[in-house]
Amino acid sequence: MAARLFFAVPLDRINQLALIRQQARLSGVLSRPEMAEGEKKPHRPARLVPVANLHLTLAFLGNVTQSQRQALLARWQTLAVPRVTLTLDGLAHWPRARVICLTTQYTPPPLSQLANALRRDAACHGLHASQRGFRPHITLFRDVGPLPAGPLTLTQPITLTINKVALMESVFEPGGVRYQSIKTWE
Ligand code: 3AM
Repeated sequence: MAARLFFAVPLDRINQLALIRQQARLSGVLSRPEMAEGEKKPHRPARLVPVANLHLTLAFLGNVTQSQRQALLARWQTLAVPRVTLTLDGLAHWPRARVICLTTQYTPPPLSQLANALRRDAACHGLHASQRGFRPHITLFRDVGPLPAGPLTLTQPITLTINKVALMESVFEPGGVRYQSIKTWE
């Protein structure tokens, strides 16, 4: 059976707490959705990403069969985790993806090199081929509709000290998606 997998940077407790604070602050803004012109009903409220699901995606792999998973783990038996700090200093609303995320204009080269290597490897082996370049981000809200006018402001940048990469599985449950770690590299 195939499972939906992705490589990600998991977050430590301190970063999780900082992100929860940003989510709480933004929830106030998002709970007043504006109606798009000509619409009769307001949008349903945006969904907050549960703290256990907060992560930074490096490469989405799509549906991976058992044999593809084994081959993937054999290819990535060793994976050098880049020793970098990443500062996420801006908020973005990506209307097509309907998400609000924390992001940055600057990616430390060792991190983009790793993300691109994982994405190239996936595409070369018949897994998901990413259409867009790597832009580090942490999704804070999903199903985001039209926003009140004005920029989204971040009260405090969030700095991640990257020391771990995980291969994660998306497990779909009645209450929503849960991410389960398959393997971590430190
Ligand atoms: O948390 P983010 O949004 O960065 O968006 C999905 C999530 O990343 C992304 O994989 C991560 C774990 O689900 N993802 C899901 N489906 C995708 C797709 N079809 C996708 N990324 C690209 N294409």
